[in-house]
Amino acid sequence: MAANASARGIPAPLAGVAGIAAVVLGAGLGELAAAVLAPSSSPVAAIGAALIDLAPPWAKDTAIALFGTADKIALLAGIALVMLALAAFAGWLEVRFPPWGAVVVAGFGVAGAVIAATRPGAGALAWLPSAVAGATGAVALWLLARLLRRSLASPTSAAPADPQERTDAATAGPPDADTPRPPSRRAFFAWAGAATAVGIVAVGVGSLRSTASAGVAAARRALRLPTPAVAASAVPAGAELGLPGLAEVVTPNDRFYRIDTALIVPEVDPADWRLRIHGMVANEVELTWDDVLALPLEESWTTLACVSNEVGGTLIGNARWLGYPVRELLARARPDTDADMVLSRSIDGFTASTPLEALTDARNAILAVGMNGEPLPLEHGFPARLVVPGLYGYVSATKWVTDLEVTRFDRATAYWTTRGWSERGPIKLQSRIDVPRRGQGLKAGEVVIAGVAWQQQVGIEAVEVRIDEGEWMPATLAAAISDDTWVQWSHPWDATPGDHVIQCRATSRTGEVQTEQTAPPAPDGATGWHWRTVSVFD
Ligand SMILES: Nc1nc2c(c(=O)[nH]1)N[C@H]1C(S)=C(S)[C@@H](COP(=O)(O)O)O[C@H]1N2
Ligand SMILES: [Mo]
Repeated sequence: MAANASARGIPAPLAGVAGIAAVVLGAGLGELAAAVLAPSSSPVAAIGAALIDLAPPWAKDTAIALFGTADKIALLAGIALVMLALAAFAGWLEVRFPPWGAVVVAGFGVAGAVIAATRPGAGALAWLPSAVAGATGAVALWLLARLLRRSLASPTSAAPADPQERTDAATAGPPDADTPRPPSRRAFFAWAGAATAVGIVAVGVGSLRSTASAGVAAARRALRLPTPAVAASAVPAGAELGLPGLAEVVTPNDRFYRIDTALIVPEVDPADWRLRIHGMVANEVELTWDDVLALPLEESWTTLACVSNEVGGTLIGNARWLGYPVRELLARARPDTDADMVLSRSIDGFTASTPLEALTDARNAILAVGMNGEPLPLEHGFPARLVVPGLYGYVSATKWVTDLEVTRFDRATAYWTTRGWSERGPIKLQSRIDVPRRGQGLKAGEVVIAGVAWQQQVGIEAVEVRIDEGEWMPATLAAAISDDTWVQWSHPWDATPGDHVIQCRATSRTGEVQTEQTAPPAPDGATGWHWRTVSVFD
């Protein structure tokens, strides 16, 4: 390819501006098209979703460790930055070697279209927003780069033209009396600015439009869940210690941790939702939303925990779930005797492998539709998800669930298992210190140490606390809601001035003492004792 001669004098930053303006315009129009057609087909989201699935496990683990539940915002910001850098490069390329910059932009559009069209659950028009983005971005870049070359090859609009420059300018077109004046640099900035502004406004309009048209959110608000046929036990008196800084024993929905691979929360209309039970079964079952609501629904308490939770971490929450026993649904399907796993699948292609036994034994493994007295929030799986006490979420708690395939561990592999996590994930015995809070200055004297402890399906027998590696002292357990929930604990401490290390450890109902041995979250859950250093002042 030959460098464009008239481009030689063009400063790279101006070429970068052309690239960024064109890409912002294209991306903005693409996002607007996605908002109108299907939120999950947004070009940026499609690329992000593909990156999430392609990312090596360590990258995801690091993202969760660094950004916690803000990992998705961090990813989107990262994608935006990389896109801007590539846009600037495409601008330079287009100015120097036309039309290669435009070709690169169009190529990204094609890549986005292919990715969006091949995502699980992609609609028929999923390719369109990326195609719009690529096409408008490429054309805009081609035009802006041409404008830029011509404006810089011309005399500036203000100064009287020097004869030499006039000659150069004249070569751009026939030396006709009607020849329009070559565009000024100001014109370039005006067009680049306009393209950027239109792109930004399109994103804004798109996000308004996608919230306004969020029919699924409206359907959820209008929904009245049936009264449970079996109500959950009441929270026993004394289960909630009510200490500032201590996790509430029932986690409010808006503060419940959220972990999933969905960059855009799937919007599943209950009217279209189906749950299919198939695979190694005698009788395939399909349920509609109305079928589920007509069932005698049961309420139960379960503390959900994420395998990525570090010792002392906050990727855990407790809720009152409303749903129907998976055991009963499976009984209708009649699994083959040699089946040992259920691969649950969400509408966006996430899968979890749950031992068939955990779904058929006496525990409250449910197809959940309600959370703390409300329909499931959209980001927690509306309209339906699985909740299985005693198992980490990645092997059990599939949100936006649409498919249960009865199979075997030696025949099918779930999303995280193919990325290096264990195929089974029973929740490990853990305890956490919540107060004194991290970095909180303490006055010497009576101080309360408090936290939570859990081992779902087993229950907590005791929690102990020690200061500066002294004797273990028994903490006082609050009342537990059930063995499937965490329990609060507290311990009074006569704090003396100086720096201290507080540690805690739990003992389960089967007599297991929480191990001191530290293990990272991968592959099957973190272990070790939680500790916190505090500074006590006179
Ligand atoms: N569809 C879908 N369901 C999913 C996941 C996911 O990525 N996609 N993540 C699982 C994981 S790892 C956890 S810990 C829980 C978290 O549920 P929550 O976000 O409601 O707290 O959801 C599980 N269900
Ligand atoms: Mo998780």
